[in-house]
Amino acid sequence: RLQPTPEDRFSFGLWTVGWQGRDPFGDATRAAVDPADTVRRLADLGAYGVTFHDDDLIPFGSSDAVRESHVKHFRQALDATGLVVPMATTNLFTHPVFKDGAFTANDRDIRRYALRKTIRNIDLAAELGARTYVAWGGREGAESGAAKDVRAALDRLKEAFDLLGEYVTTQGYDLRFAIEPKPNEPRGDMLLPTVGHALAFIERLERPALYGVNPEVGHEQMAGLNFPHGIAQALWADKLFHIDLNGQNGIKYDQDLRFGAGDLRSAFWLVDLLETAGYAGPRHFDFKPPRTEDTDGVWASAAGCMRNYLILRERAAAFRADPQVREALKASRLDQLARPTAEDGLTGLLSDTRAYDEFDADAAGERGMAFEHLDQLAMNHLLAAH
Ligand code: GLT
Ligand code: MN
Ligand code: MN
Ligand code: MN
Repeated sequence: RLQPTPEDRFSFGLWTVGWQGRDPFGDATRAAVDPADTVRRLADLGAYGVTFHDDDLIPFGSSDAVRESHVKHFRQALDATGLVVPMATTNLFTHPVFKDGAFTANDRDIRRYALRKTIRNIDLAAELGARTYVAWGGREGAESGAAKDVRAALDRLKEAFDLLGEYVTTQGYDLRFAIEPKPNEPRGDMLLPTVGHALAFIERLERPALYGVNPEVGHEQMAGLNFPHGIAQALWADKLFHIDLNGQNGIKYDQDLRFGAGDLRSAFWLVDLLETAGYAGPRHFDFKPPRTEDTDGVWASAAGCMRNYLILRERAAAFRADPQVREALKASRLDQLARPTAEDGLTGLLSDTRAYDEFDADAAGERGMAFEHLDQLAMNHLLAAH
């Protein structure tokens, strides 16, 4: 029941379980791992997919021959386990060359290099069967005012995404882009800081249908936002191409805790939303097992991500199936919210005397919404106390 299977569509980035624990204040606490071992371990745990940055798989600056051997080794592990690569992405943030950004670096040569690095990995992503290409603008931003002309930078960002869209289209790749917002860290302030900014940006691109979002739990919470609400708007816009699941405790540095840690109630509503909205994409974990952990701790943390998702899925389904909840939803008038406000059109609305002249605003203002009872039922299900 709580045992993950490939049908659950759980996937992990190589950089997550492979994180060595290097942080701004401390050295690595764990050894580097072989991506092929990660693939085998993930398959054993019940995951279905693995994702990667170009540099996770092929060390930056490798020769073509070395590159080929890394890809071959990885591919053999995929073939042996049946694990798939649903998504890939580019590392445009680690090397010093990207210190002022990649697609929006002030230095034009660096922008051209970033595009070529991305295109090279898009070819590999397509070759490995990925359907989503994530773009996280880790270094696209600034620490001070005059350092970045934000309107010009957005022109360059649009230019970059339009070129990439043209590339996948002319190559005939079945690949869509998912932009990952983040408000800050590693830059002081980053471009496309939230899901809303990214959704608005996408509509300005030449081929908007090719682009969606890859929201990460902790990133929206770092901006103090309600993650399920952001996800709901992305779903509403048909733009939830991918998702990064993890945990975060409020507005502070990017914690990347395992899914279910941090804001548990928000995680409950998120799973409820994904499952009831019919989100069919991967449930991708982008977390960092804390640097206190050894190898066993890393895999306990990865297993915990999936187990917590499955527990929450079970609890959310029980909540939705509970007759008391159905009644409470009705008492809170959710059925009315689902109904159009004026099926009778503007003419009907304007000629309806009950809508205004005879409407008793005071009486309507006195009616309670019964949300507290409804929310306590959710709490009972979440805590399995009923
Ligand atoms: C990096 C970042 C993540 C992004 C990854 C994709 S890399 O770890 O913190 O949130 O999803 O580039
Ligand atoms: Mn992420
Ligand atoms: Mn993060
Ligand atoms: Mn991260």
